[in-house]
Amino acid sequence: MTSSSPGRHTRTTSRRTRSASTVAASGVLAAAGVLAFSPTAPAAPSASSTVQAAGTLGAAAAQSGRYFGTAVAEHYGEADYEGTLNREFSSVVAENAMKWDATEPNRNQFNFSGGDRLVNYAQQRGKYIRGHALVWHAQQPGWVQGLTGDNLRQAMRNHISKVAGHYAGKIDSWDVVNEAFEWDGSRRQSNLQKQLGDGWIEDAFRTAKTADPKAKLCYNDYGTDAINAKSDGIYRMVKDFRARGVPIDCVGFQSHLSQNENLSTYRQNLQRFADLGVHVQITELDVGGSGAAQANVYRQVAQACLAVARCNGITVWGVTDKYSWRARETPLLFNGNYQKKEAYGAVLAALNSAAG
Ligand code: G2I
Repeated sequence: MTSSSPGRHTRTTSRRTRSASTVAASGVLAAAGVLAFSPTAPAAPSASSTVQAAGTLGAAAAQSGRYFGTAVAEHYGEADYEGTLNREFSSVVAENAMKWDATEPNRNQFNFSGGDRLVNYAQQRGKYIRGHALVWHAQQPGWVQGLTGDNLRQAMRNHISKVAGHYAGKIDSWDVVNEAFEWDGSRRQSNLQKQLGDGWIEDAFRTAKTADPKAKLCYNDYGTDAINAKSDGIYRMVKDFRARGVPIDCVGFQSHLSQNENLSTYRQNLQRFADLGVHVQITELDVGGSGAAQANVYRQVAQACLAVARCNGITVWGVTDKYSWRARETPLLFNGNYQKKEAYGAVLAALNSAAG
């Protein structure tokens, strides 16, 4: 799967003249192994120039070689949850199961049960897989929190090596480092930063590269949805990493938004990162609000990604409002009864129009 994931797709399948041949192209891409996943079958090629729009998010995104994913929590047993997940989404990421506290509750004792379950589930269904997150200041198990100096450095390296090593070849994109910057563009003063100094992020990326040479390695953060001081700071780091050959392949923009969001520089921000030669991905999209205002923000985010050639996928942070970490803000595409919201229609239409 990894060797042929979206983002490695060739741009020769240009987006997209609305013809039978190009709609068929996602099937061709899949057959050629260019698309990693087998998204819900694309609309059957038609002899005419009018082509049926794709009916699910995953299939609609696949028309331009992208994935459309969701965070997954432990609700597999619920028929509507699984049904919606399977039907609509061509990519998954564990909402919590691959975090440090879940995977290494005691030093060098690993628990891959939740992550393995999701990886198996996704592989059986041909879905793209994001890994989240190898190193983060939050959700660290207690034993990590008090470590100092080289002891912490060895613990971080061992964690990355064992977790990325365990999943090597199965994860398409890893969030290697999550949320390491402050609003002013400086480094967050986490235990990692204080104990290890500025070099810890590149250390993490180099360690991940050795453990899983094929995965796309991402830096992931929130509040980076505009050109602002925080995204400027991350931009400088990524530029420096690219110049010095530190193995970074992608930048994740979480995009935890509200319906009043000002998105005037959103696309431009994605583009400047893409111009550094990395892929960009929308990694945790949710939009607090409802109705047309919420739908409008979702539409703009989808359109921005579609407008940036190196934006290879969008992930929403959950299937249904019912289980969202922001449930009271009803931020997702399906309501608590798994009904499609206005925002769903807006995203689907945006994805379909990009195929035309
Ligand atoms: O906070 C929203 C997201 C911001 N970016 C990084 C993401 O990893 C983060 O996800 C959230 C999950 O959606 C929550 O589900 O991260 C939280 C903290 O890790 C998650 O919350 C945790 C609760 O804090 C725990 O008490 C709970 O045991 O979820 C756990 C599992 O339900």
